[in-house]
Amino acid sequence: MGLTSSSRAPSHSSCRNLAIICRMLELNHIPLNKPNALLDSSRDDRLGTIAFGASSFNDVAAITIETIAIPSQNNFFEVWRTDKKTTSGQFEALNYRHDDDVLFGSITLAETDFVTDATSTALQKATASAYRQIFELLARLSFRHLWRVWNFIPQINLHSDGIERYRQFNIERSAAFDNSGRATEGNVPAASAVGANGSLSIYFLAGRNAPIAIENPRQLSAYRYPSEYGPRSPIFSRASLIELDEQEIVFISGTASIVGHRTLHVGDVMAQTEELLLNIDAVLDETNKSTQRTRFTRADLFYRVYLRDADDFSRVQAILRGWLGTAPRAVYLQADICRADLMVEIEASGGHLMDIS
Ligand code: 3EB
Repeated sequence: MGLTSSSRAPSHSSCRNLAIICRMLELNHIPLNKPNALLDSSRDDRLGTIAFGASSFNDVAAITIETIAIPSQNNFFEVWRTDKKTTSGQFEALNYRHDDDVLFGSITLAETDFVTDATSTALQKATASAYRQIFELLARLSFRHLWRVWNFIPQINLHSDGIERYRQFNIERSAAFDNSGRATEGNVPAASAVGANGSLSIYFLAGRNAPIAIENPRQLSAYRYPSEYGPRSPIFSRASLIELDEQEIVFISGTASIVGHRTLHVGDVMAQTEELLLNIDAVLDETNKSTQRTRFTRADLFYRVYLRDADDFSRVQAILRGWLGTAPRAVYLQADICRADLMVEIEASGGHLMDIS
């Protein structure tokens, strides 16, 4: 299948409405039961839309991730917005929309469309296909640089064919970076990889310029994890820092209670949360060494919290609130996490506009 695309102009510029520096990228959250809010014509500037939970919202740059809501928390749409003219299209199974600087892409592949054989599992083949398509699209459209990748892997901790499915995923992610001539250490994108129901789903933001990859001095770089965590290491940086016009944007990868390469505080979700927040602070400090004009603080970030057990919601929320000193801008999802002994993982981003709450 070839590239097809269509263009449309946004009906307004959000920057024009602001007396402050124009910040082009914006992250919004909308309750899943209010899809009409996405279509508000005064805000027709969506780059990409992610529905967490079931949704029939139809848009070329929309993806549904089959997650389970935390009781008492609404399921939601997450929307990445731009104030610039966009172009949308499809390439094989990928859907995308981009402006001059930023591309949002997404892909969902059913493992049932792939066959396990002697050389690899259906999940491996789906992962290889997804990443081949992503890298081909980025080459064709000259958005060479992945900024941030969100991976959702059904039954991520299940062992099949003698190896955990997260490790199967890692084998093929790493091979795909190799096959497209990309670095597998150093200059690699920020990412997260967690469980979800249904299909292998991946969405990402990419750009024309390379981000600065940030590592965490408290943690071994994931791409150097020893082989006890799998035959091929996970390929991601601890954060990526993007220079976009006058805007500096940071994406902090999924961050867990790992020091060095080991999981700490097995079985203790409160201690795991405290430890991962030390990691987020360390990543913020490292990020600020590379910024030109921004000093990112805890309060500047939007957080997403993944809980293996939704019953841990109140306890983790209380710790996050205490750490920040105020109510965090945060969303919570129930999700399995890529190591069976991890109970909580938190990711964050900042420097773009975001929901005011
Ligand atoms: C860790 O630090 C926890 O495989 O893309 C965090 C972020 C984790 C990204 C990935 C995995 C990934 O190893 C797990």
